Amino acid sequence: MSGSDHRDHAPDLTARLPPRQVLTAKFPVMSMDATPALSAADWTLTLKHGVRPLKRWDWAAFSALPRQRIVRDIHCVTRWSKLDTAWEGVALDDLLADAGLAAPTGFLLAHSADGYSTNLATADLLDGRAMIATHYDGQPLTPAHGGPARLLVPHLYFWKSAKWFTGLQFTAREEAGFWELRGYHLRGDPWKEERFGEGG
Ligand SMILES: Nc1nc2c(c(=O)[nH]1)N[C@H]1C(S)=C(S)[C@@H](COP(=O)(O)O)O[C@H]1N2
Ligand SMILES: [Mo]
Repeated sequence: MSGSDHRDHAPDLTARLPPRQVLTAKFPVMSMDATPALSAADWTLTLKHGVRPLKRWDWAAFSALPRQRIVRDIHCVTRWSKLDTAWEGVALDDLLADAGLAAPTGFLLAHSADGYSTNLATADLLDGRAMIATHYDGQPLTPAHGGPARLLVPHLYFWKSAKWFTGLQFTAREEAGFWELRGYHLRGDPWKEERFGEGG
């Protein structure tokens, strides 16, 4: 015990930082374009298999789904990480259950009101790993951060968490989304440092 008769009471935050990430207390806004005007009254979420619509929720129907609260660390590929972010929303498991549906394929594209898209493996959205968030830190999600509703997939780099989320589309094959087409990795696991794809 010599040399360690004092204890470090600070929790080891660096152990929660994936490779080459830096801690921030701020919440930067990262958008490819302007914040779209999207009110809850206008908002709908459409679930599709390819071009075939499976189900659509308006705000009232979506708001009636079971809700969850989660606290997670988030990691942006531009190297900032933010710890213990608190979210409230609807788990993807509960959305699919409401549609009365088992996932028809292993891949999805998330679509957004600003024309953004990002691809995800179905497995990365299920078993409580992802939600459609409507609240951050106890408050309704601000427009800049994706309000009225955004996808939250906290175990992948934050570009996978589509803001102004309005569409979820099952695809037969893995299809690249907006940033993935521009060189970002198809999966984006921050712990494996999956920043760029082949040729990226
Ligand atoms: N619809 C949409 N979703 C998006 C983006 C975007 O430009 N449009 N940017 C992505 C990127 S690159 C990041 S890092 C996060 C940033 O979310 P924030 O602005 O809430 O920090 O949103 C992601 N989701
Ligand atoms: Mo990002």
